[in-house]
Amino acid sequence: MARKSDRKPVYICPFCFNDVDMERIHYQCTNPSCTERFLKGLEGSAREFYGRGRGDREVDPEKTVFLGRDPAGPDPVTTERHIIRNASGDCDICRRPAYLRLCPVCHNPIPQGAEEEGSAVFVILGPKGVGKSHYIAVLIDRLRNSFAKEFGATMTAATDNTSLIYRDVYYRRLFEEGRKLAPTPSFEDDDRAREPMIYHLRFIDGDRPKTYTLAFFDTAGEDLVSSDRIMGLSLNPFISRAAGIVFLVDPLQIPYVNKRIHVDGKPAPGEDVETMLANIANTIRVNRRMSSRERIGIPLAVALTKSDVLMKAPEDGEEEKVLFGPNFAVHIERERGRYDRTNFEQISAETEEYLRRVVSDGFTQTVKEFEDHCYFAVSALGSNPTGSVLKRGVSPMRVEDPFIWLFENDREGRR
Ligand SMILES: Nc1nc2c(ncn2[C@@H]2O[C@H](COP(=O)(O)OP(=O)(O)OP(=O)(O)O)[C@@H](O)[C@H]2O)c(=O)[nH]1
Ligand SMILES: [Mg+2]
Ligand SMILES: [Zn+2]
Ligand SMILES: [Zn+2]
Repeated sequence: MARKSDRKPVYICPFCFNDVDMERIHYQCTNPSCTERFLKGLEGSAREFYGRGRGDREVDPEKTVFLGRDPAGPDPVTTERHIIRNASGDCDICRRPAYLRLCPVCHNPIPQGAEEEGSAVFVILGPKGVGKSHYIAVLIDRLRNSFAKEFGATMTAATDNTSLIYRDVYYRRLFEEGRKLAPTPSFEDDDRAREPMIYHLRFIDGDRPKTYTLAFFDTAGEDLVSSDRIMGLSLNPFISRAAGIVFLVDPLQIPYVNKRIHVDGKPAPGEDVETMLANIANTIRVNRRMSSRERIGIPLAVALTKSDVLMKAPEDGEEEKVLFGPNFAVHIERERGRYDRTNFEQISAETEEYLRRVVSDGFTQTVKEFEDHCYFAVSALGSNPTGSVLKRGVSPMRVEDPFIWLFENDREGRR
């Protein structure tokens, strides 16, 4: 989050990115009759305003505004749990202490322990079609299942909405129906995209128990093409306050690789990744009022997506130049259950050299503007899909690696 030396626990709401003053939060009462009693006690226009749900639900104007809707309009967000807007934590209706804590701005929950632990928000960025949505979909599944077992952690969705979005937008389509995901709508066009999926990841054993709040924010590639656009869409606080950034690069969209590789249905050559990463660095510097010489303290994982396409035997000499080759360290399995530094450093060095060669020296120089950085090669699907049906299913490769590094880096920073 901050540079290693000035880290202090602040609670940044991972839903709305506001700093939360823990003395001024809101609460929700779980006593089932409080909403009804609250509505009965109101008069005239207030009663009309708050009572537009059914009789046992009150309107939640803060959350309605957060979701980009009009609280006085036809479909406000309503809740059956009475909202308490005083920081004492005692319900103004039944007088009993309430335990459900809410961010006062967006009315999303504040987890237990938030003030000590803070929240670590990791963002996944990359140009259009790089594979962000597939990566996020597969990553969440891997973290929840294999990673959690391997590293003694549990991962739970922070809200019902997160579970709903994950199931409806990602899991069902990819894992149950075996179909590719659709392109992500722009932040501008879709309210739903404004709400990140939030999970709590708790490391239970190990020397230092720690809870991370992970916010997976699936941006649309076109929203990142310029720093003006990033700023205009208010994505900047999200990026600038991240505890870690995963920047995805699609090998197939790198012009040098695109021209030489033989792959079914390859995309057109894409935006210049050096410019895009420089835009991100610039956004952070402006936001944090840093000079252009200062190195950025947010850890950066650069991950090559779709690396399955680089793992084949070359068809000709031209192609050989852009493939990984049989001795590439990415083929060596990492040791399970711990941070395998040697393995990661080897993969990082080789992937950096690869990107320096096929993208540019300028790109790897831009990566160095981030004090802590590491390179990865991942694949969400494990093979190249032809058409919209995933005939070979989903068999991910190394998708969790960047997060193993980010968590390790974070722990080191706090030692
Ligand atoms: N070979 C291979 N192709 C992949 C993989 N993941 C994604 N793709 C391909 O890349 C395309 C784009 O992936 P998305 O995850 O939708 O990309 P995105 O970055 O979310 O794109 P936008 O939402 O439009 O910004 C997919 O439709 C697949 O054809 C992978 O692991 N391997
Ligand atoms: Mg997408
Ligand atoms: Zn109450
Ligand atoms: Zn909030």
